Amino acid sequence: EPLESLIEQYCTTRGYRYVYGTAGFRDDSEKLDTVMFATGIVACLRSQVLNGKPVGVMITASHNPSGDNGVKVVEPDGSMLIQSWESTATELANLLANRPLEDIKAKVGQLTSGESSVRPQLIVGRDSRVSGPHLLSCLVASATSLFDAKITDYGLLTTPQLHFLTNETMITGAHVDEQAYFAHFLGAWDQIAALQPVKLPNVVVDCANGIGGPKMSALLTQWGFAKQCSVINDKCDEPELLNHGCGADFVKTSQRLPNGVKPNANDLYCSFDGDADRVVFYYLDQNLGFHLLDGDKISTLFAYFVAKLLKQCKLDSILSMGVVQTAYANGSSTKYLQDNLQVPVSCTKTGVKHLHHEAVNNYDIGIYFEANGHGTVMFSNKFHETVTNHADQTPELKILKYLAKLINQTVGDAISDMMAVLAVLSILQWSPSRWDREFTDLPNKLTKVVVSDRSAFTTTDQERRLVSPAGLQDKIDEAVARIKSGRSFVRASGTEDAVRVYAEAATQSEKDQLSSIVGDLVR
Ligand code: NG1
Ligand code: ZN
Repeated sequence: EPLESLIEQYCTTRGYRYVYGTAGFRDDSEKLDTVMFATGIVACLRSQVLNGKPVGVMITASHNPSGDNGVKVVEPDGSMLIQSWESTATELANLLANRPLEDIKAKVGQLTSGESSVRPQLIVGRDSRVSGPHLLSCLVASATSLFDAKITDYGLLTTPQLHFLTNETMITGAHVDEQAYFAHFLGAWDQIAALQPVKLPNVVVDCANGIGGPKMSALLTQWGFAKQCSVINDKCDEPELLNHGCGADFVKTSQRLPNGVKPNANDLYCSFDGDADRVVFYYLDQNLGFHLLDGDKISTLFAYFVAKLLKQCKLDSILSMGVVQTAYANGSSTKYLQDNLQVPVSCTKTGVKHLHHEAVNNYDIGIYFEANGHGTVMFSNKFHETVTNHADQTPELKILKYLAKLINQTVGDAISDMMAVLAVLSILQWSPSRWDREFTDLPNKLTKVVVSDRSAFTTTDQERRLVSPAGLQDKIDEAVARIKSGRSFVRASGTEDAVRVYAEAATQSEKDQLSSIVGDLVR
């Protein structure tokens, strides 16, 4: 089919500006057909440049409302699209949406020439959104018509499954069944459980009425722990329920129980987001008071546990371990890591790709979590060589080894993170409240302010300080200086049309005060 008629048919969104942001392209699903067509081209080119290795494409809008959707491209090793290609994606999408046909033809011709002898390979998946199949058809149109790409369509997947399966396809060089994902993590769980019997409270998993629901059900049919684990908010075929009053984002932001929970002081709860790449935990005390165990609590739990094992195995001077956070990490968690655990902590910009790179580049065991529950633990080649070749294969060493398998090595994964947290709690014999006791979060508040132009808000110092609008940072500094243990920063959201205001302080009232002062300064 000629390019002209393909564009006519598949790029109906015109006169629009797209940006490949922290989480790929994300928008109202009605406006994404052009972007999907462009992404088909970009993903195929990436695969061609990498000599036909499989490139992943995930269609999802994560924690956004059900009317939104989005797309992100995944490297053959399961990591996120390299940054230098993000601008190619943005440029092509905007060209398809805005320029005259002649310019598009020239650009597409220029981009697609040269590598044409290599047949690209794409691995695609989508979350449960109703717009998914149509958007996929726009991507398939450019990938097949312009490239004759080999496409493996897994249908419904969680985002981390797509990352994992893309990497497995590259490693094996053959088709990988979805079951390989479950087998990998269940295998690691069983290896740990064989060393130490599992002792845990009952666990309730809120799946945000997204794709995590059916995938958790699939896991439970094969998991030894299934009898003690129940799934709620798993209606992924009712679009209006997606991320509505439930899920990781709701629980983290509103700091309360999601819909559908039967309150029980003895249970441990967790919530996934819409594409199951984030998880937060929580529990109720005897008075049914709500206690959140968020990404900061998860990363500190892993840091505590791994540090202890490294010491027991006498590897603490051989293998380095560090934690990567963003500015949204609670100040108490940073202090606890540095002062109590003596663990190095680095801060990066928001968006897991920034944390991921920092973790991989700096540590043998790089623990990274955003406060919202998105993250994982990365283990280096040196780690694997060291534990494999170690003369003394103690149970502690084996646990380290199996933990490195239980935690998804491509990207943050709600299912894998949940299993890893449960394994650690079981081995430590820690109840949820015991876990929570390690440090107390400073009172904090995250709010959204809608402004006329969020691009006016630019930052420096890992997004902790504003460069523009001129003078605003000085006023924030003045407000913060008046509050005990006060900290506040402002940045434009990369996924929503708003500016985010974070504030923390020693007390609830000072935190509210600081949050409202800074909010007013922004407005
Ligand atoms: P933005 O909208 O740029 O703040 C949000 C989250 C990020 C990350 C991305 C991608 C907060 C404060 N921000 O980014 O941490 O998860 O979405 O989904 O939670
Ligand atoms: Zn997500």
